[in-house]
Amino acid sequence: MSKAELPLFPVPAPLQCGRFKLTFERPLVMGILNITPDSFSDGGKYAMYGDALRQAERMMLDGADIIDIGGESTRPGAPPVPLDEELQRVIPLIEQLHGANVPLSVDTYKPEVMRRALAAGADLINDIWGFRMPGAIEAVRESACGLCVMHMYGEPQTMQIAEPAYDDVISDVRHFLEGRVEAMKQAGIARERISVDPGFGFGKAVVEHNYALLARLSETAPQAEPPFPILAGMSRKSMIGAVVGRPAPERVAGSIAAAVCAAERGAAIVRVHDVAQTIDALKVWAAMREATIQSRAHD
Ligand code: 8Y7
Repeated sequence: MSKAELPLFPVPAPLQCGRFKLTFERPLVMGILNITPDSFSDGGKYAMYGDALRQAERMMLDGADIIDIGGESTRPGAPPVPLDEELQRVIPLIEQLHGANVPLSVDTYKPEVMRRALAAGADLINDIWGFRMPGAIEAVRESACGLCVMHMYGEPQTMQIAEPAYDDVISDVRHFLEGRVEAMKQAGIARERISVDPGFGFGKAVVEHNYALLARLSETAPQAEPPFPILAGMSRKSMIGAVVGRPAPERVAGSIAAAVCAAERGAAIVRVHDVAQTIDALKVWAAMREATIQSRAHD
């Protein structure tokens, strides 16, 4: 490979994200904070809340750039959580973590949760349905929050993630995201607020589609200069399990490899469970990238 062929992606556009303006000289790490009873052994509201707070503090100490708070398990096929229950899980955590100097993301597709989360101080809304629920765009329009627009195959009204049928998974995902970005532009939302995500595992054939999307990650986003920030979430998903042959808790190393691959393909943000390990791996990748840039300068 000649020096000129060494792959390097342009730095994505900065992301306006509530109180923060995120820049992407290196990929940022979003730590996953799930507040769902099924992720806790003995249940109970107090235990659930205390556990979530401790986990958030751990991730901040480990260097997470963003905390993604989710009050409903958005695993494909998971049962929906009532609005009140989701609010009770998410809002107190936002209020509690608001003083820490870290951007707070909320993983929700419900317009009412978006509004309440923003009022409580959330900086970013991460919507797996790509702001397709009636009222979702209106709920975020007047705010300065960042938005993560994710691709999912299917219709939010029926909540059915159908058996996927793509002409070409890469261009189908890109066309979908182009449509969502255009809808947001029509609503007057600044492009500086938008990040995009191909939605690994959401209506994709486990190996074929997910790895095609990873290999050509930068092509899944609407094409722009500078590029839209791309978020990639593969941590512990079945696309990792299918390759390493291990259950979710044992997919850490596989997930880190996927995060590094995403960085190499231009990801701006990686959404992960294992913050400390992912940051170490990305530092090694960044050192290689720096050497690549240096060798080009001497061409
Ligand atoms: C993703 C996500 C999940 C993802 C974005 C899981 C909430 C499933 N996956 N949000 N959420 N991207 N933006 O296994 O890939 O973490 S939930």
